[in-house]
Amino acid sequence: MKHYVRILISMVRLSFGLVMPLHGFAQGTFQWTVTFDGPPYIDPTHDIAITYYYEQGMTFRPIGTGQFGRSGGGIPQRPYNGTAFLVAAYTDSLSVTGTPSLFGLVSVDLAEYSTVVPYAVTVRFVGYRYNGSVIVTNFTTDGIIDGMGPLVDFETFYFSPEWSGLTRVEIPTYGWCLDNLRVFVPEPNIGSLLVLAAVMAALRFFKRRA
Ligand SMILES: [Ca+2]
Ligand SMILES: [Ca+2]
Repeated sequence: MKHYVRILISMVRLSFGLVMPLHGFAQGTFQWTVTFDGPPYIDPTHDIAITYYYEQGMTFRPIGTGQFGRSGGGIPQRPYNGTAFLVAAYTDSLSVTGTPSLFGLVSVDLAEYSTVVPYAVTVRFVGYRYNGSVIVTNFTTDGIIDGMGPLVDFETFYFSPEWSGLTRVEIPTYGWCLDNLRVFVPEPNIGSLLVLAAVMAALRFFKRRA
């Protein structure tokens, strides 16, 4: 048994020897885009009220007991980018949480509510961070919307670097359309992966010997 323990200690030492020089490197991020294109599938001509949507680790609910909308992307009065998106009618709201629980925001596509109200809209994002602090950003659209016409209805807005370490993001305002929410989480640390690999190898070794 002492022999096995010595081997395990050697492996851990080896893994830390590999890990220590890597500690000086900045941690990267893993980014992805929530498209709201489903599943579940939504017919392009449908506009539906929902209380829950989940995609790629991100959960969307209304703030409190309300609702929000999901549009199929083929309704003439709505902004158009060829895909499904979220929409907030009068009194709607949105709350976003993530898995893993801490996340950051990179960017979001926003557009006006519909061609019937073709005005610029200010969309308020409220971010709740792990340390109890709150960050607020207002994005105002350009007021350009022609549905399926030649104009570009959606604009991409970028969040500042402070939009990280978030536990929850809320949009308390309504009258907007939202698509392509780009999210990030810290990449798994290379050092911790190496230690994990060494421990897994040691466990396999002992299992074979048992
Ligand atoms: Ca989409
Ligand atoms: Ca627009």
